[in-house]
Amino acid sequence: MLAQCDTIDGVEDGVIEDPRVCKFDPAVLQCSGSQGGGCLDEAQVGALRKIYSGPVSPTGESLSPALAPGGETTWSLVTSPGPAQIPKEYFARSVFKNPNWDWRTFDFADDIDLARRLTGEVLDATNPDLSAFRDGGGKLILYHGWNDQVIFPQGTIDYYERVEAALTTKPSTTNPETSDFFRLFMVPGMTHCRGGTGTDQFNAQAAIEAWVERGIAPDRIEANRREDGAVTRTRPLCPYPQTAVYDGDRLAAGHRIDGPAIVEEAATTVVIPPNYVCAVDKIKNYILTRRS
Ligand SMILES: [Ca+2]
Repeated sequence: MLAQCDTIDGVEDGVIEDPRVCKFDPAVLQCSGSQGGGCLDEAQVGALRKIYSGPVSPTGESLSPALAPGGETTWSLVTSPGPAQIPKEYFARSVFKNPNWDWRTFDFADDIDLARRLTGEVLDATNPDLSAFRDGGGKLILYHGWNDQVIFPQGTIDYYERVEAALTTKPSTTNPETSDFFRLFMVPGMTHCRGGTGTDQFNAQAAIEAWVERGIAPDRIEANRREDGAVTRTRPLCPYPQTAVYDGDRLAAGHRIDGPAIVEEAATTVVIPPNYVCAVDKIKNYILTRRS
């Protein structure tokens, strides 16, 4: 996966800036001929394809976004034998009111609708009409790790876009754009709330305070990664749909790039200022448009 998609963002660092541009077919891992370990059989490739495409109803309707490519090493929650505990207990106790419910009886055709009817009003935070919040002067920063292995990140992007769409029918003279009160920051490489291979340390609290109290909207949030207390990499988080675009030209010739902001020169490793700009990446958008 990483061998195929890591460098699309211009930096080989174990992190995929925008996994939506990564088109990966697990068939490349399928065993061929007399190949021994380290490869997958046909059934395993089929299972992986299902994981990458997300759950679908018997009629082919997408029921949920899928896990994003790039965080596979933390997928044990959903790839270990049997269902993950949270959804299993949710259906057993909240939907079927039976702690001994057998998950093997789960019916994709009916049980999702049943669950939505019984618990959606309480559990789903999906109402995109934030006009009252906006008109009351509210500011909202939402962030989501692209490698989140528990709550699938594409769902948060879908929500942001639904808010944008919903508010076009309720324009406001003071806040003409969604981004004037609501910004979404996707965090490349971060797993559920923290951790992962990316930059998971950032101060969203300071950003929302500056926005609410001083009117300074966050055009980027500086993030870093710490190992043993030391900053080992930095990267700006960008308001969706912008992404951090690596500006490699700023590095002088002769330097070797090991990661987003680390330059190794002779025997000395130094962390240099971020070499990224936040921008809507025209090339990636072109790829995404062609694939949608
Ligand atoms: Ca990368």
